Amino acid sequence: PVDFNGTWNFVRSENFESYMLALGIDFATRKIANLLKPQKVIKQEGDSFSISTTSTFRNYFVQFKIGEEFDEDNKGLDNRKCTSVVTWDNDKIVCVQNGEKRNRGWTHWIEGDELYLELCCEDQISRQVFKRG
Ligand code: RET
Repeated sequence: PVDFNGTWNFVRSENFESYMLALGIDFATRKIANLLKPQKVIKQEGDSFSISTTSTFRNYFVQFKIGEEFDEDNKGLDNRKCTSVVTWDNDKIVCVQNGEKRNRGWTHWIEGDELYLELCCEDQISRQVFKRG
């Protein structure tokens, strides 16, 4: 079974600007966010997860249990409320964020000592890679 537990440090991202544009994030925030190297701390106990994304500018925290719908506020991101649910797809965790934005969600998986994150909104996909700290 996969174990997401750990501290994960930013390595690189692709297309994050376009993802943020699709979310309607303002110019100034995008310019700052593009320069960040966020860190993720993931705590997993079976199917219960908490994921904190921290940076020098802003932080985001989310917790969920696989298969259980939860209300997500996206505070500090685009602040749009979503009804979200995360499920397993083999060794990946896949989140569907239902709300105003079409095709919104993300997928996390691990390859070796790297954590991959794909963020989707409308027709944009951003990929981020983190390395185990
Ligand atoms: C930052 C800085 C402020 C602007 C934006 C950010 C984006 C954060 C994202 C976090 C995704 C977290 C996920 C957690 C999963 O469990 C870095 C806070 C837009 C996209 C997918």
